[in-house]
Amino acid sequence: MNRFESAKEIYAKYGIDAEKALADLAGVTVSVHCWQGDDVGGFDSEDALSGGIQTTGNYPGKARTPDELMADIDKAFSLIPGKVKLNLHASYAIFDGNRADRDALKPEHFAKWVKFAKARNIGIDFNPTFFSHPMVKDGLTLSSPDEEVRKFWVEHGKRCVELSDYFAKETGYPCVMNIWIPDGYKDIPADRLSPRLRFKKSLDEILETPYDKSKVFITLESKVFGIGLESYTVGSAEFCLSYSTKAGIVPLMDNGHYHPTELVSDKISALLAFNDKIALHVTRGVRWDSDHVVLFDDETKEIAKEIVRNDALGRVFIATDYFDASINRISAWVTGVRNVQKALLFAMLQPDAKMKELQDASNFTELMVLSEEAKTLPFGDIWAEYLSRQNVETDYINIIKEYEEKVLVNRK
Ligand code: RNT
Ligand code: ZN
Repeated sequence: MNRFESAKEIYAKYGIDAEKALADLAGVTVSVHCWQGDDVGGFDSEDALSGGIQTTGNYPGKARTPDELMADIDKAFSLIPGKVKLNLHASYAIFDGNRADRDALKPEHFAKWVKFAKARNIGIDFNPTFFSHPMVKDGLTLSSPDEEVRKFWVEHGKRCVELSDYFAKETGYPCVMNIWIPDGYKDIPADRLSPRLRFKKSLDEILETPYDKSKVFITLESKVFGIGLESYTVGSAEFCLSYSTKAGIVPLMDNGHYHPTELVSDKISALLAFNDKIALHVTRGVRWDSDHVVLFDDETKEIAKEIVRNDALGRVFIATDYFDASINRISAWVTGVRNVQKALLFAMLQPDAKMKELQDASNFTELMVLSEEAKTLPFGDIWAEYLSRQNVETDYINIIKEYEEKVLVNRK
């Protein structure tokens, strides 16, 4: 008997169907962020990365052009099993001599990305880019007291809604459009309410743009603080949750955007109780919102368990969001996305029904024993079988090393 068959039998003793888990995982789409490939640089401006986020490290091989980024994404996708989507930022517009500012972006500026997605039969998710741009004035965009600045960014938001509609129509896959603004203050503000009211008004104006609500899902991402914006964040958790509920859009939680002892895994069920759909940015904060590569760690597993055991795979938009420039960027992509998928598979292989029963019977002794036992079942053999059925290599490091030697090191 091979290792998979034997592992399958062990799981079956716990009432767990490994074949079903493999089939279920193959149906899950993970939206892969394009910005891991070039340290959130984008192609539309020479401005340095701003907005309180930072990529650290200077590993060789960063993608410098759309063609290089596309080639790197292809390499990463060839090593990622299952279904993916491409998550783009507006700053990744491709102008080809036809430059437009962020308030004037049009489908033609993303035609190459659409072609790329169609050729690979994948969907596109999208993000307006409210940072790394000269119109970010005093760290503010949609909440700016300067009406010219605020209007510019509202127009950008509107263009992005139109673009999201275009992506959904062209690719045939729904488009998730995520709004995140960096707006905030480094030091204690004198007025916390007015910027939030201006942000609210700006969001209302953006959402007046017509779009197909069955194909475009607009999400709003909250944050706790940014670098240089430590004292006050306009789009805080309470603001974004309240706004999403009131406006009927989708709340997005990034697990780096809370105090370090606050866990998104505990927040998922609270949001599921009130929202038909929710969205996640899966990342790894180390001591702070550091956006390290996602690992197969406890919190990633716990997040996955909350999606799977609440039967919410069809209700949670899962996207990755991290940026590490200190290691091979393609390896970072593959490792992080595979870990999200691994965590989902691990969650699908838990004795959930039995554990719920034990909880309801207040049998916490047996619940602890069973959940500890489930941690050391032969999970690796099931994961290996998934990779082999999906025709992707288990040992990707040599493929990545070869690509580094042949392609990446030549980018000087
Ligand atoms: C920043 C947010 C946001 C960005 C991307 C690039 O703190 O997490 O999602 O990481 O939009
Ligand atoms: Zn995020």
